[in-house]
Amino acid sequence: MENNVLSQRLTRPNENDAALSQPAAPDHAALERPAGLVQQAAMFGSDAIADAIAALGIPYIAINPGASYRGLHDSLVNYLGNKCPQMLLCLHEEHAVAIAHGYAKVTGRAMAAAAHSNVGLMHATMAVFNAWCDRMPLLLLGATGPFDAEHRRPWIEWIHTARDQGALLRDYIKWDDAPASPAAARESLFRAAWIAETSPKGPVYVNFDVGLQEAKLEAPLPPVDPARYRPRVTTGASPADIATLAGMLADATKPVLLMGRVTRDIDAWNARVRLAESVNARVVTDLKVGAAFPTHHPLHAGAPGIYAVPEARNAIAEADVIVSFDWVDLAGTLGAAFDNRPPTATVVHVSQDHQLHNGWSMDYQALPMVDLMIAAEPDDIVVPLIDAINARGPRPAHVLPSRHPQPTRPALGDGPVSMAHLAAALAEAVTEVVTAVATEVATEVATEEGNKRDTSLVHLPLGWDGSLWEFAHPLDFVGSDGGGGVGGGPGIAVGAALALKGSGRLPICIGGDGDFLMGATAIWTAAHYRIPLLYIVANNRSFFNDEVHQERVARMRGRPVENKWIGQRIDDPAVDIAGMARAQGALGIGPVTTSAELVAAFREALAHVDAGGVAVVDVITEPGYTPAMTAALTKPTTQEKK
Ligand SMILES: Cc1ncc(C[n+]2csc(CCOP(=O)(O)OP(=O)(O)O)c2C)c(N)n1
Ligand SMILES: [Mg+2]
Repeated sequence: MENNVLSQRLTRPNENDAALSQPAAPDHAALERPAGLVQQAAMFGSDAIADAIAALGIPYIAINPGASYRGLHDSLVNYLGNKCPQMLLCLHEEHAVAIAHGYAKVTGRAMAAAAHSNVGLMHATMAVFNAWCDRMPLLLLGATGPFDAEHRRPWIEWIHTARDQGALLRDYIKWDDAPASPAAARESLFRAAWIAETSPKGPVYVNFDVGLQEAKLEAPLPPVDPARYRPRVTTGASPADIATLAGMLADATKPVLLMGRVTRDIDAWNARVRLAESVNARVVTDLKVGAAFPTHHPLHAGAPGIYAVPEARNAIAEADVIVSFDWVDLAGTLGAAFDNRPPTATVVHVSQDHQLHNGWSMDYQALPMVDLMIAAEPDDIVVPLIDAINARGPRPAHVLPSRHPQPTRPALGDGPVSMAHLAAALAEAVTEVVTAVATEVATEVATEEGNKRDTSLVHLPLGWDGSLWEFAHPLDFVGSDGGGGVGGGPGIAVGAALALKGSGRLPICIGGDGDFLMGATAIWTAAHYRIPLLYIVANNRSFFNDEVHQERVARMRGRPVENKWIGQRIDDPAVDIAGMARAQGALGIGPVTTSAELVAAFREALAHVDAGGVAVVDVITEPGYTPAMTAALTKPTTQEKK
């Protein structure tokens, strides 16, 4: 990219005024406009790095600042003009990475994040692990040094210099680099973005020496075309494999499709539906990843769960052909369905995930028994597969059972709030109200079927039951945190909301109190950058997951179960979650203690979100998990079985 092309992005003199002229709800692009910029060519190493980031077309860089990248920071603000990428200031590096993670969950694209040398990176690592396990692309930038000790400032630049910073996260990223010249830095960034966004996707890390950033450029870098460094990598199955799989599915009497890590693309979604319908396959989906199939379609087996629910397990156990479309835990799911015996069905696995498996992290799960392996991206093979099935001749017409009914909603009243009450009230709140005139009084009638708003659930709590909410579009649910790292929810929710801003979809996060409290200051970034988000805290005032574990251990050992709350309950004093929201510029509502108050609370929050704000509703929720979740948490260990 030529420097003079990029320099045209510099701020016009009166651009600052834009933010001032719309104080009510300025768009985030109008915020934090740098003043007094003059158009200039790249002069420093960090200007060349900034040019390369801009050339990648990355719209945002979520950051927490640090002197190790003060050169790059200056270039992003005073050389690029804080546009493409625009900085999003975060109060913790974990949020910066989680925001990029959430953004990728919606868009499938890598956003950038930056963390200060070693200490900032150490804060960031938890979120990087979450993104890694979730197979989400992101470009993490870091800094260190100066590598050349002669140029180091005393004390601080010594403690913040590490020989091999990438070693902190190399086991759970796809690639890292520490380039030593501006030209190498540009190439490194192009390679990093290409690797991150090539399936199987994942985080990458590029570390820039302070010296490299701050040194004067000896000569401008020769122009290059970044697109030629990021060729699209197509993956697909061989015609022979497609024909084999088409034959298996066409001949199967009880096929099951496990729809796992797939894209947010609506055409791909529709193709999956056509595939299932063409061979009358039951479909199972997973709450660990984004929505992959309409949950109320008659072929969807049971509800989606973090662990397969009984209907799904039964469908799998009865199947003669099982096709995994990059299912996260194939061996574990088959084991649960076949009672840890070898599956009686023929098992097909469509996945490229093995490319990422390494010797450090075991997020690859147990080794599944697979009869046909197709190393391809699931969404790349669905249409060819349908064509191959159709090419075998007309299929018998299947009579589909009727669509699953809407969840039965409990009545709202004066009692405590269960997860089902919370979902019922939310469904009512996001359903447009139709006013019908009955006698002389206007009565409000809301039908959930007809006029529910488009919503995206951007995070869900551990106690969620997949039957509580219908997913009818790939963006209705974007999946979980990937790595089980509590505290990721707020940042991921903000990143997903950023990606959804202006799309007409309402981002809704429902998260645990423990998760919120670990990541709560991500809310400030959403409030500051006017990223609309409804955040509902399902507050059981506990790290309840671990109460379940302590109960289990106490039972195993014959010790008092009633002590399970000690070291788990977040009470006395109860945290003022709404106050924490207000303190950061969001609307804080609650604590809401009865289900009768919920709809009004959610409607008030929605009005604020619709006006461009962030609203946090603290809902005191009864603790409890689905039976499938509790069974998985309390599964007897092999030692116990002996
Ligand atoms: C970073 C991190 N620390 C600790 C844990 C262990 N852990 C798993 S779930 C959980 C409780 C989460 O609390 P909350 O979000 O309130 O959900 P709840 O368990 O109450 O449903 C904890 C502490 C973890 N998974 N990740
Ligand atoms: Mg909790």
